[in-house]
Amino acid sequence: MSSFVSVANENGVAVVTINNPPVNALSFHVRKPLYEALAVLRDDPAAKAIVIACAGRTFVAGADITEFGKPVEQPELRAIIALLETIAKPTIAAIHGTALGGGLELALGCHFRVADRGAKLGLPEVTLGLLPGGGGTVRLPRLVGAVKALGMIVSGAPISAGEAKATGLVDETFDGDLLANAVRFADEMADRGGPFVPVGDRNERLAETDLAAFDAQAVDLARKTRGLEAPLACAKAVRNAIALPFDEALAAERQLFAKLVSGDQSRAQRHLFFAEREAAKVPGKDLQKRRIERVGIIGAGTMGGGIAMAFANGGFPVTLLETGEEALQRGLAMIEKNYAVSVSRGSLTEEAKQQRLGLFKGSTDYADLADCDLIIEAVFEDMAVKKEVFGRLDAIAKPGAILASNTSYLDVDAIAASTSRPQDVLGMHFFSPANVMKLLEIVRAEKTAPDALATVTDLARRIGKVAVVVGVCHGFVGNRMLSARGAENEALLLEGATPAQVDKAFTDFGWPMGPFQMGDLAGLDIGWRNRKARGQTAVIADTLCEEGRFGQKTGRGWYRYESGSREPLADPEVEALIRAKAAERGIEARAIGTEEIIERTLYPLVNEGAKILEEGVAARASDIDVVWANGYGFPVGKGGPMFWAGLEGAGRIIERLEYWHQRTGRAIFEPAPVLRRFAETGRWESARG
Ligand code: T1G
Repeated sequence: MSSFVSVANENGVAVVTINNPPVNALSFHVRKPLYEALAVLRDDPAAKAIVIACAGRTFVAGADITEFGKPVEQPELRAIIALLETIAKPTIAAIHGTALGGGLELALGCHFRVADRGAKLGLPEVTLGLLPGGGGTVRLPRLVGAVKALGMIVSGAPISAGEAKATGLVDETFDGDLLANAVRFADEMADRGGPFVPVGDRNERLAETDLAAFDAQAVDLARKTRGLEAPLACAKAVRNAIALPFDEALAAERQLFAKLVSGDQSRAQRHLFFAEREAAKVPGKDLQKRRIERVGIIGAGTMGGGIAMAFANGGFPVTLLETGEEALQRGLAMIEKNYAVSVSRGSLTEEAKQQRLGLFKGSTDYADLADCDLIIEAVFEDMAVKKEVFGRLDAIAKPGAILASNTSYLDVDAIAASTSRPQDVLGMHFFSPANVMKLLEIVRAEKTAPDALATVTDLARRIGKVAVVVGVCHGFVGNRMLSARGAENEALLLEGATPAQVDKAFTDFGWPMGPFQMGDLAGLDIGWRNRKARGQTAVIADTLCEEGRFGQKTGRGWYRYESGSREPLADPEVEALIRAKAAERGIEARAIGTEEIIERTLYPLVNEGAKILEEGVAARASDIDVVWANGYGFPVGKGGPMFWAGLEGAGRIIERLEYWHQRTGRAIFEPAPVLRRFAETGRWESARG
């Protein structure tokens, strides 16, 4: 045997245990001894049944993603599953933790699946730009039906053991000692006697398929996942399971998988999978974390309320502080309304809503924050206001409490300097809506203590956030790069592009929407206020705002909106305004193509990321990709701006940046040295090593 796979015999039931920390991935060094053990047990008269279980915190969480892109070492998972289906004696998968991807496919190769009641089961391959490549697309529909299987495989979302039992994916669920219960179940199956039909031979559920419903769902899913190849391939593979004989459908699955795994989109999505985990590896991550039991939030507005919900959703008691009772009640009412919407949508039970609301304590007295271990301010984005808040916090917060600012742009060093405890001060930049958006930029100020940083980075996972540690500069990583991406927007309009053309270039690239639609959605007045605060102007956007055209909320912005509709419609008044402003500047309109739009928006985006690396504001290029994929909708199939630069070709990016720099003289086009070195070496460097 090997240290990764062991076999025991429990009164005639063979127990095969996989032990490959941390998540029992089906690496080659697991697959080989597993195959060998099963081949022996198949013919071993001393084994009347076989249980496959895992040591550690979870059942097999999938194939080993680090092996993709390398030569496949035999036996593959498919061979193990094929072997399993030749075994006449009962085979049982004992599932705890998360049976995901190849792990669930291994379990589907068994006659039976039993699960711990708290387990989750899923086929998340689509999130890696793949499809289940171990027979999942042809076996899962045979247990749960094609429509349910389609939803699971295209969404990649896991289901609970309870739901799995209800749908026929799992035969039994247990509390307590899973292995003992699994062995007993195996014993009973052996005593009951066969024949034991492999999942691959069960066709009843497939025969029930409502093809019209299936095809309608597949079309709807395809519409929602525009630009990504994997969801379409997933749907096709499940359709094959209905339409083709098992072996043909299995062969077709393999072909679809082979195409995806070698494609750019899957490479990009696998890059993001590991990048998110790398981003959490902050210096000092193994230091003793500070105890965070109670969280204080200052400001019950949109951001403060959203942040408070994020912590309550993670089970933390929250003290929500406002300056006055009316603002406080308004904030609490908004929170209750948000939860009520989730309940009405079925994404939250009434019981869970009440449980979460029970975690809130409202206050208008700073003294009520004295027992908080973490206090986050989400007050008005003004340095003087922030300094006043932190000065008051310094006076009342308990020693060791972490004091965080939700500022989007401001200098956290300056905020920290308004306290006597700069080592406890950092930024926690949430993205609106804060209870939904996954990205959390954690701003490391000059004096922030490493254990404070590690504590908040670890806390982020507990509230379902993807944390990226960033340095102090105006706009940190995301917003600073957003400014670079948008710097040419008005120039493009003045020179002849329309808002719709620019937005279409973005949506064709894979963004959920373009900058002008986004502006209308967020409200043009926000940018207007920021520009005025910094003494900046935007010749067209300022005029729109002066005319009260703030976007969707006023029915008019860059686009016009029919009442009750969010559909952006071209507005001749806006186009006339653009032409008038251009004429004032003697700018003749010309045709502007998609390529030019990309070169003048996304190439400066990459270039600013390179400057951020140069300054050490981000520790890794992959951190920048995590920021943009989780906070700004950068298409995951392109892996983030820095990964995409490799796909696009850094040499071409530099050449076009130099062209626009020569033509406009604008600094955003001056290629950063780190970008030039990336073009030479293919590797991104950072000042932080
Ligand atoms: N392969 C290799 N390494 C993996 C891995 C995997 N499948 N899953 C996790 N890791 C590493 C991860 O990088 C991290 O490493 C450590 O384990 C802990 O992970 C043929 C083709 C299981 C829910 O997509 O969703 O099967 O940073 O920090 O928060 O059809 O890991 O410590 O060095 O995420 O407790 C399908 C991916 C694969 C599941 C646990 N399976 N994993 O979450 O820990 S493709 C997946 C997860 C496939 C078949 C197809 C999560 C988790 P390090 P972690 P966690």
